[in-house]
Amino acid sequence: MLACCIDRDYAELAAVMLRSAHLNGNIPDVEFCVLGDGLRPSDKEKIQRSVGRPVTFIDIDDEMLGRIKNLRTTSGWSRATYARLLLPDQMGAAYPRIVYLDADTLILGDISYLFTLPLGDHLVAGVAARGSTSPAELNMALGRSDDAFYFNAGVLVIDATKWRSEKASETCFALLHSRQFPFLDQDVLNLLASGRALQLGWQWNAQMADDYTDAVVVHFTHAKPNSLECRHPQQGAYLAVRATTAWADAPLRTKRQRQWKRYRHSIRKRWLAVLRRLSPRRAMP
Ligand SMILES: [Mn+2]
Repeated sequence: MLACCIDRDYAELAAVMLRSAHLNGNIPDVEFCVLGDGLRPSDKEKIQRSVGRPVTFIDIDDEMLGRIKNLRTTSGWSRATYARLLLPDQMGAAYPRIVYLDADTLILGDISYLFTLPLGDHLVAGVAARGSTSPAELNMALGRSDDAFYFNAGVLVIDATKWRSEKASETCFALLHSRQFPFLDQDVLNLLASGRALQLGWQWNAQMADDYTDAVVVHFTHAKPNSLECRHPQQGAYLAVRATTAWADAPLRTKRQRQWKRYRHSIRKRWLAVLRRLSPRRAMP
């Protein structure tokens, strides 16, 4: 099972990511699943038409929503980010392993290894985070030693059987409600899997690489590849796959659209804060 979690805003990215996995991933028998937050039938139809193989859609229902709706969001991270924590429970026992991919990744080559690599006693496998925050800083925020393995949560191989048996989602949500984490659920996943996360090579989740020649999975961690602002060296590879999807003729997004999105998010947040003040009991998670 290959899964991603998105809201409407990420429909295009998910369609292109899944299309690239279909075309390049060498995983003909793997089921594709989209856990969707508020996707419309037209979004699903468009994604389905783009990918080239059947896609299973699961709607985030009220019960799932109840578990994630009071958690902190940012303009860059919607509540759909938390939905990945629900995946193992949602899929059930028929799925011993889940390969989770962020919608803002692109599959350039054979990823069958992710579906077969031995996890042993590890709960997850992932790739070290690379970005403007150093691993030492990331770890310090979690009270861990500087050199602990801190993974980026955009590409995860999850032992879903183990996850379910230890009720790991509950642990994550309890942590998320206990205090603020700078990197939200990514921090919490790293805490949960401390000492039992298997480190994969950078090519399985290439972030801010100097050279993408050997990358198998590219991760657009900053400007998204469907935006005019994007200067990522692999944007061309994204656009080439996009040209074979239902988004082929869609205009690229402008900076103004992103600013508008940020503005909408801050208004919504302020409004929710007002509502919470009016009815404090409802604000309790
Ligand atoms: Mn991402």
